[in-house]
Amino acid sequence: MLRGNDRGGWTRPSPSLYPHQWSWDAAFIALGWARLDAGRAVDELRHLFRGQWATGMVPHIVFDPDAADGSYEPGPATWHTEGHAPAGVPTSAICQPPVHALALHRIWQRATDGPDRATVEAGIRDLYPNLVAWHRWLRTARDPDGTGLVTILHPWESGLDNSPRWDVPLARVTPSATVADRPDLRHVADPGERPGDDDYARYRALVEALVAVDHDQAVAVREQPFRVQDVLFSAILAAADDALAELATVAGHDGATHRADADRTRAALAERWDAESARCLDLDLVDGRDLDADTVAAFAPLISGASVDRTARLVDRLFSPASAGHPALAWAVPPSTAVDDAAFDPRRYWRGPQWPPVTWLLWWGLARAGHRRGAETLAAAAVGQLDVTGCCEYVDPLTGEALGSDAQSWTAAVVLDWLA
Ligand code: 2M8
Repeated sequence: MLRGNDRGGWTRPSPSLYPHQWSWDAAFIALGWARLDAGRAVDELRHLFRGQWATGMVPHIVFDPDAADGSYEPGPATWHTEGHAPAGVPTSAICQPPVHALALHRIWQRATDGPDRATVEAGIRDLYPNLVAWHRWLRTARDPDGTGLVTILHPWESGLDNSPRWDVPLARVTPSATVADRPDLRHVADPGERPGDDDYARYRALVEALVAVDHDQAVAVREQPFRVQDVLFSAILAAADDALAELATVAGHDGATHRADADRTRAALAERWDAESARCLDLDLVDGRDLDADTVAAFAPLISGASVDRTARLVDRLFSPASAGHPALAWAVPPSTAVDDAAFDPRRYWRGPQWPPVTWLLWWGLARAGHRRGAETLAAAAVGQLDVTGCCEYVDPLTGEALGSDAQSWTAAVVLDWLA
């Protein structure tokens, strides 16, 4: 499947729905390539970082100039990135969760004793400055007060686009008046599997708001109508900073700053903990309120690392009816939204279905925290499920039906990693 989606040095997320290179997809996809060809895995990241802005921002999409006009919207012209994106590399102007250092670290771990070690270490030396600039941008432009938590300015930045987490902050965004084409709807069996037109009109308005300030982050981080401290994004950054601290030594640097950054974010996440429900909650910066939807993001501290007690509570909750242990599930894999949450929808995008890369992150967090049995149980359920569905984009948690795009690269990639 990866070879089928390979565009020569980079991989599209799926053959028709997603014809460009996506940021966090590329990191997961690199994990899959690492099982076949470590050099190709590092190249996947290299290609993505060609699109890195001088500020350090890594765009969520690096556009393929050869993809047909209108094959994906919003396309390159909508973003008006002239003067920001590197010359000759069309990109979007928002970002996605920073899984990249974590992926590169894992690729390196696997290569340590093998013939690919020198290739991977050369890649680490090349990419280390890019990764430092990327994390630094997140910790300054997107956290100007040094809270340890990252502010996102568009639901697409979370990667969990239409999660019920964003219903309240998105509702106050005035929808765009532009009537835009929805090519995405041509590639799924049923439009009910994708975000609705109302969501899209607001997604579009948020892109227009960023274009209106010419992508000035200092302004946008104060004025964008959607501003949220995202706990899952921040937890991934903490884990990625831990990984970067180790990559630093390979590149001949000291990793202490990255370790301190990771600790600061772990401490900030601890402050977002709701003890009664045992969940970590996002913060809406527009009205200062907690975002209360019960979603998979509540488990963010399992990915960043947390205290032994808190981790134990999260593990219990993960396998309870609040998540992967709900009796109505076809497979005991965490749904993107809890089955008993009022907004749960088993078929619509990030509002209920199970997503393999998110399961992979939770599995990775369990293994790192030493919960080996939990990690094995989760991986076995996920692989069992995908053995039946094939490498689809997401799965209806109640019926086990494959949804979204088929031939989704990051699904194939995490399966390769699990099987290896
Ligand atoms: C989905 O997001 C894009 C927008 O970025 C879309 O719906 O068109 C999300 O699932 C996102 O997390 C993912 O990176 C992307 C490509 O797989 O698709």
